[in-house]
Amino acid sequence: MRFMDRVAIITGAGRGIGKAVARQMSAEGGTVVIADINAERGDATAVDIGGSCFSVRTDISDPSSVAALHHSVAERCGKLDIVINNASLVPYQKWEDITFADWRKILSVDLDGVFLMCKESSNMMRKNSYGRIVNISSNTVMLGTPNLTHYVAAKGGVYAFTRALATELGKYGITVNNICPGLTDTDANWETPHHEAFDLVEGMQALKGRAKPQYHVPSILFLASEESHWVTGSTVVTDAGHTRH
Ligand code: 4PL
Repeated sequence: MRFMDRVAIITGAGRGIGKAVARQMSAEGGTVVIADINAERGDATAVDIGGSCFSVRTDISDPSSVAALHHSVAERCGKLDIVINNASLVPYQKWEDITFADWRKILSVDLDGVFLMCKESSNMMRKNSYGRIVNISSNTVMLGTPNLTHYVAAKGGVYAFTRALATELGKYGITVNNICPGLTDTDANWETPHHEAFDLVEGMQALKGRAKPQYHVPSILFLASEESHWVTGSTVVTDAGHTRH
C-alpha cells in the first residue's frame, strides 16, 4: 500500500491516462482527488473508483478555480502530498489553420494550467516538507509530430519547466519529474484523426502493440511514490521505444 495516508490531486482524471492512474493509486491506499473540467465525468469516475476518491470540478486555466480546488483539498484532507498534472487539450490542427486564439487556448490549458497547479500545490506541500509533482508531457516534444504545433510548444514548456521547478523546490523536499507518453489509445485521441497514426507509430516502436492508458501507470506511480526520493528534474519516456530518447 504505497499510497496509504497520501493525498493526491490528479487533473483530467475523469478519463484516459489520468483515470488509470487514479484507479491504481486508490487501490494502493491513496486519497485521490479527481480535478476534471467535466464535472459529470469526474463524478462518475470517482463513484466508479470508490473508496475515498472524490471529484472537484476544476478549470486548470482559471486561477480562481485552481485556488478553490486547493482550498477544498485543504478543508477535506488537511494536506496535499502528490499532484499529477495530467489534464490537457489534445488538438489536431494544420499549421495553416491555427489562429493566435487557437494557440492561446492550448497554451492556457496545457502550459499555464501546469503553472497554476504547481504554484498552489507547492505552497501546500511546503508545509509538510514533502511533495511529489509528476507532469505529463509527451514524446511529441522529441518528434515534432504533425498537426500539433501549439500542443508540442506547450508540452515542450512543461518538459523544460519541470527541470527548472525541480531546482526551485528541492529545498522543500518536493520532487518534480515528468513523463513523456507516446501515442495512446484514449478517448481524446479517438476524438481527432490522431488515432489514424496508430499503425504508423507502432511501426516505429521498438516494442510492438498499441499503448493503453494503464501502460503509463507504473512509471507515473513510481515518480509519485516515496521510492523515487533521489529522482528529480527527470523524465521517463513511456513510448515503447518510439523515440528511444
Ligand atoms: C506520437 O501526445 O505522443 C499523436 C497526440 N502522436 O497527442 C500525443 C503521438 C499524439 C503522440 C501524441
